[in-house]
Amino acid sequence: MTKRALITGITGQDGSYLAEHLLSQGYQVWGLIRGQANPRKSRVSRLVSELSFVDGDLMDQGSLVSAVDTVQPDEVYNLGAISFVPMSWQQAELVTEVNGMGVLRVLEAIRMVSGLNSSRTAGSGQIRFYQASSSEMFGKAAETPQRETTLFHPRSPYGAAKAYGHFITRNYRESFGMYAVSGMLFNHESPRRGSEFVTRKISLAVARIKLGLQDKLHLGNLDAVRDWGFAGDYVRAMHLMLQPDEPDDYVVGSGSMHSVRDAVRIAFEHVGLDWQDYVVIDPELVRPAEVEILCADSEHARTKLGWKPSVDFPELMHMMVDADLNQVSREHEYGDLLLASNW
Ligand code: NDP
Ligand code: GDR
Repeated sequence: MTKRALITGITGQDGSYLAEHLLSQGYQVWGLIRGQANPRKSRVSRLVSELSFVDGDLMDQGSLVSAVDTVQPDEVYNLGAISFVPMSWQQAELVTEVNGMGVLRVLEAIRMVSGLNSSRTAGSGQIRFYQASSSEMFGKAAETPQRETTLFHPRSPYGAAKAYGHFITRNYRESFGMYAVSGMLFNHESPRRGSEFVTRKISLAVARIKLGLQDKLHLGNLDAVRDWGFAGDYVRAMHLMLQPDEPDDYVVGSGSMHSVRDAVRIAFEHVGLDWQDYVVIDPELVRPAEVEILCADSEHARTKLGWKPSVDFPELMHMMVDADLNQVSREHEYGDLLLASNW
């Protein structure tokens, strides 16, 4: 029988890669779309033509019940979130509602449609649930690398809301026997990454500078260290996590560390430029509380799921710069006609 998947956050970076991956595995895929004329819907449908859509919003319980009831999925992937960390200091309550309470609402929708309660635990035909948890939950971690047992010390309202989503996912597994899994994913990027995130901000700026369309690149903390991987590799891990007989939580990352300064250097070097001639430090871009260093110990995912990444960090930065050189030069040549994107 063809499996059916429902993805929230379908218009985001991971949503499109996951949809492509699941379709390649023979799934039927539905994406949850919010808003009455979401401009990103046409972008994702251009990219992934076999997608179906269902309306709903993580702020609206009824719409989620209706979406799950309509799709009758085998697997639900909750990727929807306000994912830009700085926004979580400006709109802390909204971010908590979407990224924290939104998880509870999806779990409740699954529980209601499946007819689960504490005395009737799930059976074999149950809906499997994936929660997009984040390395931001580790924050100022007491140990490096971080693994499944590392204590959380979130440094932003975003990280705190994700920690709630993580624990409520685990709680529904323990309370109702739900097949609910939390993937603690470290930073993953691609040419489809939003331009507000640092790797894409860098790759776009390098392309524009190389083509003579921009002079400087303004950045915040160059010393922050992250474990960056390629989004296409990480969506494979999401799918793998829902396949074992028993649900579990997994850390997913490359295990290698690079600073923002490394990212800038690698990207500028790729087009034959010296980053120090172009980068300007802007104190306004430094965060109220920074996560200084993150690095994944993905041993559990590697051994139990057989997952491993295929793209290393320099390859990732080169891929993004090349894609942006292509995009920016096309936009420059054709003006607003093409306007958009690696999508
Ligand atoms: P994006 O920011 O690219 O996409 C976020 C998605 O969430 C968009 O499709 C957006 O849809 C949707 N969304 C926002 N608000 C709502 C809402 N109220 N109801 C329904 N959908 C909503 O994120 P990514 O694809 O990069 O990340 C996917 C998930 O993984 C997120 O939960 C993120 O927090 C998490 N994560 C990401 C990591 C990364 O490095 N990329 C690492 C660890 C975790 P719309 O078009 O309607 O705005
Ligand atoms: P992050 O990603 O906050 O780790 O969250 P981001 O790319 O925004 O920042 C990474 C690091 O770069 C530093 N930095 C800058 N960041 C941005 N955006 N812009 C700048 O100009 C800049 N200068 C320096 C930041 O301070 C930070 O240390 C991402 C998101 O995808 C989350 O949703 C996800 O949960 C985590 O990754 C894991």
